[in-house]
Amino acid sequence: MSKYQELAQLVIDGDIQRVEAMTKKLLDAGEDPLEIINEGLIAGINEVGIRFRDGEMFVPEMMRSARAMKAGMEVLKPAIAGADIPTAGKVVIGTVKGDLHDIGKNLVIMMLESSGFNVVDLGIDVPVDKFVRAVKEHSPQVLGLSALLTTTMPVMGEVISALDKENLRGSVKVIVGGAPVSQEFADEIGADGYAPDAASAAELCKQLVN
Ligand code: B12
Repeated sequence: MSKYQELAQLVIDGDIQRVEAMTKKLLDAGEDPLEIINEGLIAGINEVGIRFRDGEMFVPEMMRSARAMKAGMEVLKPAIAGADIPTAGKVVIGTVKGDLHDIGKNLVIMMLESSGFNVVDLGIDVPVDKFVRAVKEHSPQVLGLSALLTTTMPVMGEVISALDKENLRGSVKVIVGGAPVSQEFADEIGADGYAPDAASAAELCKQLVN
């Protein structure tokens, strides 16, 4: 088993302490933090998703795996965050109403911050009007919406309609993401962009701001 497979297995096992320890060990050994995330932590949580879908894992175990993954990400955060980069722009981001998944959103935030963006995190289960208020209050160049459930994806469209109604649509670029979201869906609801992962989300924001 490779060291990344080992880390992925610890995420699957939901072994918070050992995920933390192994992530530290890999980081101290000079491994690339993004590789640790992609090959280890995300590989593990993806397998959890497959086992859950197939009825081999249940919510409590999935929750423990999610916590283990978060513990690993906390270890990597300082290694990813760039120091004192001039601000590239402002992004408001949140997970839409009804949806409590935030691991992917938090990863996107980490990448945005390390690319020099000023990020306002609205958290999870964010109602439509809270997104609208945040756009008024913070005047971001980009609004990011995250959804991991097919049942909460439509809320993204509702946010865009609400911005339209308030005549705010022209002042902010809306980008969407999350495992079930696609470019096709983004086009359908009139979003300005979609990105499949955190690194391309940061690239997308750079493009949209320029
Ligand atoms: C961990 C997890 C949980 C944890 C969440 C913990 C947390 N704090 O986030 C817990 C246990 C709480 C949970 C609960 C539930 N979950 Co869940 N969960 C998962 C799991 C295994 C992993 C998600 C994850 O973190 N992936 C890793 C991250 C890094 O990937 P990501 O989120 O896709 O994010 C990346 C990109 O999508 C993108 N991105 C994300 N957001 C954004 C935003 C923008 C703007 C951009 C540009 C990009 C972007 O960049 C990210 C980084 O690369 C998935 C399976 C899967 N593979 O997706 C199921 C999954 C999403 N869950 C599922 C379900 C069914 C549920 C529950 C309904 C289970 C239940 N019966 O209670 C509840 C719903 C709770 C709720 N109301 O939200 C289903 C959804 C099925 C569907 N078709 O809708 C999945 C697909 C599992 C499955 N295979 O069946 N879950």
